[in-house]
Amino acid sequence: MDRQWWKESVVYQIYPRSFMDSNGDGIGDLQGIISRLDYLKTLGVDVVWLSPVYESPNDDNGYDISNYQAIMDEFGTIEDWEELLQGLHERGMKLIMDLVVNHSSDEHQWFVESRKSKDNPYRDYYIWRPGKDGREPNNWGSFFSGSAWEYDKNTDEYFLHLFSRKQPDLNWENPKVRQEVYDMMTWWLDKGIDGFRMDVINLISKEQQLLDAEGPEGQYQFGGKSFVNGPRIHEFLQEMNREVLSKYDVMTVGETVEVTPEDAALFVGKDRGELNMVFQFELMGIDSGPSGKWDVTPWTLADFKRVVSKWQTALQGNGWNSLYLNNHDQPRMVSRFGNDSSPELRNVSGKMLATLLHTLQGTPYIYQGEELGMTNVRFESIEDYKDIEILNMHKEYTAAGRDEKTIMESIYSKGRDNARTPMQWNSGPQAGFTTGTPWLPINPNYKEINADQAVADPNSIFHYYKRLIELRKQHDIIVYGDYQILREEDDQIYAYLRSLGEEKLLVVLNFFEAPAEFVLPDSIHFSGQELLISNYEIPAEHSLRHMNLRPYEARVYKLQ
Ligand code: TEU
Ligand code: CA
Repeated sequence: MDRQWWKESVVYQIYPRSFMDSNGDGIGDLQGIISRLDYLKTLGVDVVWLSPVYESPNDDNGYDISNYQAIMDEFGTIEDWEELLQGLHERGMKLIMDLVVNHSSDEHQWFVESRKSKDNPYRDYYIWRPGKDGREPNNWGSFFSGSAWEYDKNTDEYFLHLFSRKQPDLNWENPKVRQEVYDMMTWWLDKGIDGFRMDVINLISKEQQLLDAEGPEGQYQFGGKSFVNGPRIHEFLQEMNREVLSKYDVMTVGETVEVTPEDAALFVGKDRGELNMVFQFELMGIDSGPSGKWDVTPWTLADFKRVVSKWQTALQGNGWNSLYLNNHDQPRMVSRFGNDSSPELRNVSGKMLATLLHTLQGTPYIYQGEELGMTNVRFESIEDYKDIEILNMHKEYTAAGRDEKTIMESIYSKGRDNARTPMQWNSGPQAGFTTGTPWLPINPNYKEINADQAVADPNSIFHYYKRLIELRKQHDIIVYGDYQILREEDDQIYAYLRSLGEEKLLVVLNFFEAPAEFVLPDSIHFSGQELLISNYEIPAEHSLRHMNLRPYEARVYKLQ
C-alpha cells in the first residue's frame, strides 16, 4: 500500500469572493476566511484549496492574474495571507493554492510589454499570429463564446485567448515563460504552502501550426485537437516536477479538461513524475447534449455508474482519483444529481451523494456550502448574474435569436453562479456573509439552509459529512480498498464493494426518490457485519441479503 498524506486527506475548496466578508464591502476576503477556520476544523477537513487570491482585474473572478506574487486588494494583504496559512497549519490543516498559468490577465506587466511591439523582449511570452484573409489566424472558438483570437491594432496581429479576451494564453514554448512560472511556484512553496491545484494545466502545450479545427465554414470550433494534452504537455510537467515540485512534500491536482482515464494515467501514474491526481470532466458532461453544457439533457444512473466505474478501475493500482461533484464552475450537486424539492429530500439525497464521494477510491473534494446542502439559485433577471461565461453565452444566444426563457433555463441548470452565491452562515441579514451588500445576491433559501442551523442539528448534512470524514481516518479500506461494482445493470441503485485484504466494505445507494429493493449477490460471503453509516435509522435486526431502500437511502457496511 503506497501510503500518502494526500491520499488520506479530504480537501475543502474555498472560493474566496463568496466565503466570508470581514470588512463590509460585500466581497469575501482573507480575514473573513481566518474568522471561519474553527468551522473548517470542526468539519474535520485536512486541506484547503484556495481559489485565486492574486492581483486581478476580476474579469474571470481571479482566474485572470495580473501579478502572481501579490494579493488582490479586495481580498487583503500578503500579511493576511501569511496569517491564514499560519492559522491553517496551527490547526493541523494544509493549504494548496490555485496555479493559473495557461494564461495571465491582459493587465499583467508581461502582456503590457508584449503588446507594445513585435520586437519587445516579452513579445514571445504570449501567442501572437498575423490574421489570415482579413480574419483570425484560425477558426478556434473561446470557452467563453466568440473567437479564441483578439486583434491588437497596435502591432496588427492577433493574440490567442482560449478563455476571455482579457486572459491571453502564455506561450509555454518559450523557456523564459516556463522559468518565470517555476520561479513563482518556488516563491509560494518557500512560503510554506502544501501544493497546487493547476488550472486547465493540460492545455498549456499547443501544436505549433495552429491548424483550423474541423467543422462547418464560418463557425468557431473547439480546437481541442491542437491543445488538449498537446505535443509537449508531459515534457513540460516532468520539467516542472523536476525543477520545482520534487523538491517539496506537496500535493498536486491538475484540472484536465477532456481527459480519458488512459490520458490521466500518463499524468498521475506512480512513476510518471508529473502530478498526484487530476480532475476529470467526463462525469460533469453526462447531462450535456451534443452542443455542449448549455444543451441540458437528463442524465442517467447507467451513464453515471459507467463513468465512475471506468475511472475507479482504470486508475486502480496506478494513479489516483479526485472525487468531486461540485466546484466553483459546476451547479450545486444536490440540485443537479440529488433532490432539492423539499428539506427532507434535500437532506437524504445530499447525504447519499456525500456517501458516494467519501467511499469511492480517491481524494474527496468538498466545495464550500456542499456540506450544508446549498442549492442552485434562480435570479429573475440576467442583470443579477456576474459570471463572464454566463454573460457571454447570454449575449451570444440572444444575438442568435434564442428566446430568453430557454436561455435562462440553461443558466438555472448549469450556470457557474449557482455555485458562487455567498456562503450561508446564519439566518440573519445577508446570511451572515456580509454587513454590506453582497457582490452576488444571497440565495433566498438561506433562512433554512445555513451553517448555524446545520451545526446545531445533529441530523444535518454537515454532521453526516463530519462522520464520513471521521470514518476515513478510522478505516484504511475506505482510502486504499479496491473497487468492484455490484449489480451494474441496476438503473436505480448504485452498489459497490471495496476490498482490502480480508476486509470488505459494502456501499449501497438508492439514487432516486422511489423505494428500491437490493439483493446482495450470493457470491458475497461474510460472517460479520457492522453498519458504519446510513442516512436513515436502520433497525438493529436486519438482513443484508435483501434490503428495502427508502428514498435516497444510503448504507455503508464493513463485512468480515
Ligand atoms: O476552468 C476551466 C474550464 O474548462 C471551465 O471553464 C469549465 O469548462 C466551464 O466553466 C464549465 O462550465 C478553469 C477554472 O476552474 C475556471 O473558473 C476558469 O474560468 C477557467 O479555467 C479559466 O481560468
Ligand atoms: Ca471584504
